[in-house]
Amino acid sequence: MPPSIAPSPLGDAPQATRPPITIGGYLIDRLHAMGVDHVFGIPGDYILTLYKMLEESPIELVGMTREDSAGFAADAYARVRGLGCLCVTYCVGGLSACNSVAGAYAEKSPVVVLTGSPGMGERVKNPLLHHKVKDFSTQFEVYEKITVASAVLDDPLTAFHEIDRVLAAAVRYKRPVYLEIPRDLVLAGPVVPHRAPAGLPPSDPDALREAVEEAANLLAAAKRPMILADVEIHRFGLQDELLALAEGAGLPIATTILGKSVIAEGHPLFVGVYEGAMGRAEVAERVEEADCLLMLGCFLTDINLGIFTAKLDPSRCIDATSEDLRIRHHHYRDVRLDDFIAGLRDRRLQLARPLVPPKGPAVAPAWVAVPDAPMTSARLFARLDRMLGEDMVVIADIGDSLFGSADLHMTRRTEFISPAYYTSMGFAVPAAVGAGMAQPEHRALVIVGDGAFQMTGMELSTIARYGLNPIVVVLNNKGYTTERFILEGSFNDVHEWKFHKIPEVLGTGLGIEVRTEGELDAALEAALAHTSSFSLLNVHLDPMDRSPALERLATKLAGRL
Ligand SMILES: Cc1ncc(C[n+]2csc(CCOP(=O)(O)OP(=O)(O)O)c2C)c(N)n1
Ligand SMILES: [Mg+2]
Repeated sequence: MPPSIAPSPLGDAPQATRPPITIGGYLIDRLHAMGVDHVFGIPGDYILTLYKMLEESPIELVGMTREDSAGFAADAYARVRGLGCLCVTYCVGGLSACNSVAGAYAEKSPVVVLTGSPGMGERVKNPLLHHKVKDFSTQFEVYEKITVASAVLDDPLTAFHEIDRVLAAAVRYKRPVYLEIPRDLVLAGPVVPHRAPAGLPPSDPDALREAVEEAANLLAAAKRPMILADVEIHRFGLQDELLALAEGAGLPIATTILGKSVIAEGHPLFVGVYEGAMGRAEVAERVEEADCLLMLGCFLTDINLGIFTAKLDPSRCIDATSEDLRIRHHHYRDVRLDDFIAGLRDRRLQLARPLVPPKGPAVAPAWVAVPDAPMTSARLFARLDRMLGEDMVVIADIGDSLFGSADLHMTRRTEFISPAYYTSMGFAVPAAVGAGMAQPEHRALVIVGDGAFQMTGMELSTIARYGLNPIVVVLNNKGYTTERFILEGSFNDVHEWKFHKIPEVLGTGLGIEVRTEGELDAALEAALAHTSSFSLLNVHLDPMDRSPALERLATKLAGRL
């Protein structure tokens, strides 16, 4: 199908000074305007024209080794920047990325999936074109299940509007979206002039006023009010508003593990990470005994609630999210989370008694190596805690990497990235690519199990190619330790790799083998000093060694089998 000639959608500028806008060009312009400077993926013939356009645009293409890794990278990028994007070919690429996009959906990370597909002109008589699974629409139908909005841009009359609708949904709901362009429409132009749309719909002013009134009265009357802040505060960039509200009213704040680091953990109002019975007892007590709990952007998952050991009484809760607002048993519609927080802040709540929260140590306790002592998970995390600086971001894979990380002290906010709800193995190393591109000034500390590393760790190749310098700590406990505590069997073993030799294969990087506390100390010093490329520490642990948090969790899960 030839590109249609149409008037410029960009307003009054004369046609001669701009190339005519096309579906592909408009998509790239909108993504860039929305803060996307990098796109992750692997090309293929159905998406090559768009790749060429991206290469010639201000957006940088980041070539990965696998499409699911590109999904993890785009997810991490979205968590840091507010919107991420992967660009893959039809089915062989797109279907491979399903798991990581599903994870982004589950954890509210706005990732745009861009994919090509056979041209509309090629589909006549339903030929067996390569990469087709069942119908031409199979990939679209699969993605409908794991995205909040999706479209096939197969008609220039609707394509521009569809791009606006789908991208707006990603921003509104902080969930992945899907856009497919048949390859012969990438260069098609608009049929009628088109303008980019305005922002999010406003709150209903009456509902907002009433909700703020009710919440403010409850908080003012409470003796032990506090805030539980979760992941949406991060996704919607509301950290400053949260702090202004909490500081103005003197409200203590706990976070969940998924929301860990929405507030700097050294802040005097920070109580700790709440995880029901899995977390620190004094934090659980404090949250569960609150007579008015202001839950902001909370996501009530089993992991966040310590496998549902949390005891939160709805009649004492104000539960505000981007999708819903419940105050005790009242429901309010069309009240935006940002407006609600700002409304409460503007009420200048004065609590009767300013509350001083009980606190764990604000800084990591001292750690002195017992030189020949074999490494344990508990001692490893205690040592990692000491090296966290202002300029570091922690990316934890699942398993003991995640549970051990819960007790790390985050000095800066929004520096902890982990798939703490969907818990898909293999997230962390590719996520370091996304976070590194999104925020090159912050060095990543990647904590990853040997099992998870064997899934996607070779994304270190991309890290080497683009000159990123994360410190990757592999917890080499010879297999699936998390599962050993639930049900042991030889299925939990993996073939042991010499992880520290990977730099030799890649031709760059610093690899170090660690068996003792003395070796760990020296290795971390060397890794910190080695800034020109990545460092990889192969830390040997006993297969049955585990952090205290993992021990508690495994006991609970085993009871459910
Ligand atoms: C993609 C994926 N496959 C399987 C699982 C199930 N699973 C949960 S924990 C785990 C073991 C993780 O092993 P490792 O990465 O070495 O971490 P460890 O438990 O040893 O700390 C497995 C296989 C999963 N969560 N994700
Ligand atoms: Mg392991």
